[in-house]
Amino acid sequence: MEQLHADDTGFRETLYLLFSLLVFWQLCVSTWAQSGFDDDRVMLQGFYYESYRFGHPDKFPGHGTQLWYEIVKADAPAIAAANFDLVWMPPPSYAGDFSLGYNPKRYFRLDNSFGSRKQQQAALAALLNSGVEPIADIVINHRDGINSWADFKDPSWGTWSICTDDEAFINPSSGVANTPAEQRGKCEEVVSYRPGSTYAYSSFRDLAHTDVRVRRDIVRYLLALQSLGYRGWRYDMVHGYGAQWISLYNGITKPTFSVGEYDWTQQAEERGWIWATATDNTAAGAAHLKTSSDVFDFETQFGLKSIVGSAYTQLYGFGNGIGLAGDTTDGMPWKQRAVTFVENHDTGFRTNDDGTPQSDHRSDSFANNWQVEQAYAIVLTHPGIPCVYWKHYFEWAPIFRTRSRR
Ligand SMILES: [Ca+2]
Ligand SMILES: [Ca+2]
Repeated sequence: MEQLHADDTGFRETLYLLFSLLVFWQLCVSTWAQSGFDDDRVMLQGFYYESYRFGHPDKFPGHGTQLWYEIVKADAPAIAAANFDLVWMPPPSYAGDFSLGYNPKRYFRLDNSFGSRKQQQAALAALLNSGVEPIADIVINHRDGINSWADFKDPSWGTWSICTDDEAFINPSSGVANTPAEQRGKCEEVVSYRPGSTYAYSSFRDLAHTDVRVRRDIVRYLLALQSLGYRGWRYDMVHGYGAQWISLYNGITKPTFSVGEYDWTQQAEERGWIWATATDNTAAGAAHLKTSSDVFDFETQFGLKSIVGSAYTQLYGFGNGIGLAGDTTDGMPWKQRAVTFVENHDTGFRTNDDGTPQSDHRSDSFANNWQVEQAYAIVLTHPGIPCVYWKHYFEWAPIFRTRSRR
């Protein structure tokens, strides 16, 4: 790979002429991808961190007049033409007027910062009509109140839906401090694959999936999303609740694709989580993994960053730059359950609402040049389902095409 990018500018220009980034990706996507279990699909992350600002010119004048769902709808033919199979959409529920959606306030209210319910449905229909499956971002580890910490509406849940050790029961400003123990939710929070207990998220209320009322409404929610047009699930922050509930929700709703965002550095726990999400728990060995959920492969994304310093010796393989996408621990094909990616909405360059860079997100993980090309060359040719970042495909790739014509 270093030879391809030696200091021979003429050679590099020629290479760009022959293989513009767009064409390169299309070739990879259509013929080279090795994907999940008996599955060669490729996913597009259909948004990025700033997507919720589009179409709100009074609040965010730099982001045009088209809402994000309108943008996705308009780009559906281009997404299909690029041979993407899956599009990971942003969280579908109302989370405040200007929010990326990871603080869901009203699950059953399906208008949000990305557009109206009708616009959401129209975007999903455009994707489905193009043969692309929309994936919903399911944020059910936690939720936000309407105006306060725990005033839940849509569905209306009481303190019985909140894990007993949640910070709301301690903080005096929550409105529910010192709720008697019998009126709080009982969380399982001891799981086989993670020491201690499941992760407690201090920003919002951790939900008690042990409560049948919570589970029943979550299933209703997932079924409503399938009616709207979603075909699969991307579960947010899955280290925060038991994998047995993923198994249950997937067993009932039968998504065509499922992936969880587990604690970014805990690959051994990810394997345990994958195992515990199987909808058929009776299968032994590798067959057990056939009904399991995928998990995001942050470990490989971390390893890929050695590209930036041209430290390719750190990309030797599993444990040396390649994470879950190379994992065959105990002779098991964990690597078939990896969803690899180069960048997502939580990594790389991000801005505050006023457009200034966020202090811990001042630059992208891979620059808009050979760095991002090489990173994609790796994830598109390794096991797992590769996920391409919207910004890279729709905003960076055209720049490569322009440059290649100079
Ligand atoms: Ca919490
Ligand atoms: Ca939790």
